[in-house]
Amino acid sequence: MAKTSSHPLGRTLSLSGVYAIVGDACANALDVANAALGAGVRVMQYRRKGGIDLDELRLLRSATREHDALLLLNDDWQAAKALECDGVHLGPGDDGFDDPSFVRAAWPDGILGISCGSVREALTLQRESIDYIGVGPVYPTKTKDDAGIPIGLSGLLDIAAAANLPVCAIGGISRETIAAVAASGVAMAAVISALASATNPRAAAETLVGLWEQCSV
Ligand code: TZP
Ligand code: MG
Repeated sequence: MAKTSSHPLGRTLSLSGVYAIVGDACANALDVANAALGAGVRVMQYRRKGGIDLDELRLLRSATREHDALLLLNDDWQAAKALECDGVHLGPGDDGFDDPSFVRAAWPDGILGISCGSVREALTLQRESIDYIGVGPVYPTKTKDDAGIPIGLSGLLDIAAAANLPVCAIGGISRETIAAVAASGVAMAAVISALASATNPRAAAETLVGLWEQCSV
């Protein structure tokens, strides 16, 4: 299974490991981000459905740069590019979701992640324009109301095989489930509540990163 992608510009992207999503679900997104970065997380997404908090994003940008970590923005590729993020994650309804080649042409060196919900969708992806796909929910989640029915590890692997792109698994990934996700061979595991709801986000992030390192193949 593809774990890294050859970028159109020849850059090899380090899209791997725990992918921390910070923003809405966090009491303090920056605290959670710093905890994750301190624990070794190197891929981060800023997700604020009610709108970007520019100050917060700027602080996240500095913190991720200090740790040599990638910062992706959810939903809005033009804002991601303008605000010097490393990339964007797009789902259904987002501008560019239906035509990633347009985003790729406008932002050649931006990392482009696309949500993918089925094998059928995976087979029609514009693979050359996409750096990774987000696939889930793998397990039940309370974080996203319209996430849909969990696809389980077998659904995850079916989509990953059809897409042949680096995969970021999402949905219900926690200290109880991350080992199996890591052992499945996907490139990344995205977590929201496992960090945002933790009493000690640094300890939670260390556990997740440790389990990933122990179990990923
Ligand atoms: N997309 C599919 S499931 C999900 C998103 C954004 C929520 C994941 O949150 P959690 O708390 O890690 O289950
Ligand atoms: Mg979106």
